[in-house]
Amino acid sequence: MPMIPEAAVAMLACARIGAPHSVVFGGFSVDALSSRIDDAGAKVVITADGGFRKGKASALKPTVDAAADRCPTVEKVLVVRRTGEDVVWYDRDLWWHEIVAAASDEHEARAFDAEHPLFILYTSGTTGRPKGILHTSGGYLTQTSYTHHAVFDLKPETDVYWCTADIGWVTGHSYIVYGPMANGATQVMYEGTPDTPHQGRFWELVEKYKVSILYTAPTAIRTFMKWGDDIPARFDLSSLRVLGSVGEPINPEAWMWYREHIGGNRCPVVDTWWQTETGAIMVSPLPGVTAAKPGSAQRPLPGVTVDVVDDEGKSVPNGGGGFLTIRDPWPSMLRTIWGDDERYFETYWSRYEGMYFAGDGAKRDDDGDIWLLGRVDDVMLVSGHNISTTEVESALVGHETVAEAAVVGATDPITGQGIVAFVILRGATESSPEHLAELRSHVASTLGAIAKPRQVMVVSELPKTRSGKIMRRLLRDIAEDRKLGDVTTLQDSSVMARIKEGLKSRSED
Ligand code: 7RM
Repeated sequence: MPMIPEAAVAMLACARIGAPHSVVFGGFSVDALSSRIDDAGAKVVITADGGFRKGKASALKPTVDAAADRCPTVEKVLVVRRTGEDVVWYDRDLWWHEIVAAASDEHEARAFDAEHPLFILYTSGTTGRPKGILHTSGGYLTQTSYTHHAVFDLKPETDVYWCTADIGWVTGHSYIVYGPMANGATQVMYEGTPDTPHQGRFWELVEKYKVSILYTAPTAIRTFMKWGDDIPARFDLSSLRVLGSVGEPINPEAWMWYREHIGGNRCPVVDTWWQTETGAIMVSPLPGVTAAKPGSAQRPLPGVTVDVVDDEGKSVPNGGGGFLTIRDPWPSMLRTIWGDDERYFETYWSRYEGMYFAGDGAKRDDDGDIWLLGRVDDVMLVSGHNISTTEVESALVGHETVAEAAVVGATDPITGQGIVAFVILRGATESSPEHLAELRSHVASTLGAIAKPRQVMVVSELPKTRSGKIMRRLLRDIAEDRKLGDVTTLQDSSVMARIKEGLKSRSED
C-alpha cells in the first residue's frame, strides 16, 4: 500500500476482526512479497493500483499479481483505486470502493484476549532470510500508547503530530497507527518524498498544518543538512515543540543541526532507541525531564531494565562498553518469530541466560547515559581492537566537508580488518588526495590512530533500506571486491551499480 489513509484503515480493520496483518513495503520485489505472504499463510492481500512517487504514478498491482500467482493461500486481492491507471483484473480481485460501499456502516468490534496475535512484521536481519516478528494485542497497545504519550509529551487536544516513517516499518505501526490513534492524536500522514516538488516540502507542511511534534530519522536529518540551512529558514516552524529521532544512532552534528535549524533551539530532541522486536520505545530522554546530551539515547524508560553487559553478561560500569540487553520482560516484547520458536530462542535468548540480546553494541558514559554503537555484526576488529562503525562515521560527519558516511571493516592481511569509509561530501562530488588524507587524519585525531581508515572513497549515494538504514553488508562486498549479496530490500536497487561505476571511473583517471 502507498502511504494513504486506507493503509491505516486496513490495519485497524484487521485488528477489529482479529485477523493478524503483515504490512509489506510498497515497492518490494515479487520474491520479497511472495516469500512473506507464503510464510504468513495470508488469505487476503490488500493493495492499490499504484501510488505516487515524485509526482509520477507508479504501479503496485503487477507485483502483487505475480506474487499472488505463486501463493496458493491467497483467496482474494482487495484493490484501492489510487492512481486510476489501467490494471489487469483477475477473478480473485475486488475493488475497495465497491466492497466498502456495499458494507454496513455499523460494526461491533470483537473483543479478543490480550495475547491474541495483532500483527507479524518481517525484518530482514543480517542473514537475508526474513524473520516474522509476532506482536500481540494488550501489551503492545499498552506500551505504544504509553510511550507515545510520555516520550512526545502528547497533548491530544492541541498537538499536531507528524511521524514521517513509512507504514511498512515498525515505526509506522507503533507511532502512526497504534500509539497515536489509541491516544486520540491529530496526525499528518504524507505520501510523498521530502524533495518533491521541492526540498522545502517537509517545512512547508509543518508550517501549513502547524505541526507541533515531528518524529523522523537521522538519515533524513543528514539529507536536510546537506541541502542547506537556508531551506528550512524560509518557513515558519514556530509551531514545533518536540522533535524525535529514530532508526539509527544520531551523530551529535546532526542532532545539533536538528535542534537549531528545525527546533529553533527551543524544542527538546528525543533520540528514541527501540526495535521491531521491542515493539515500542525502550530508551529515550523525556522532554522536560532529562537534561539532553546530543548523540545519546540516554536512559531506559521507567520500568524498562536495559543494561550494557560484557561477554559474560556482567553489567559494565560507567565508562564501559559492551552489548545492549534487556533483563526483564516488557509489555510490547515480541512473542516469537512466526512459525519458528527455535530461531526466536536462538536469536534473542541463547546468548545470555535469562536476558534478551538486542544485537546492538552500546557504551555507558560517566553519567550512566547510554550511547548506541550500531549492530554487533557491523563492529570492526582492527589489530585486535573492537571499533564501532558508528563512532568512525560520527567522526567523519564531524568534518565540515562531510555530509554522510558509512564505514565497514574489510579483510586486511595485516590488521585482520581494515577500515574502509564511504563518504558523501557537502556540496561537492570530487575530492583530492590531500583532502582524503585530511579526512583519515581527522578520524585519527578524533578517535585515536587505531581508528584511522585504511581508505576513504567518495560516493554520491549510499545503499539504504526503505527505513533509511545503511546496508553495510553491501558496502563490505564492494570493499572486498566481491559479488553483491541479496539486494531485494534496498530502497533503490540501482544504487549499488552507480556506486561501483563511480568508483571505477575515479580509480581509472
Ligand atoms: C525502530 C527501529 C532496529 C535497530 C536497532 C538499532 C537501530 C533504532 C536507534 C537505533 C541508535 C537509535 N526498528 N536503532 N533506533 N540505534 N539509536 N535511536 O528502527 O527494527 O527497524 O531497527 O535500529 O540498531 O537494533 S528496526
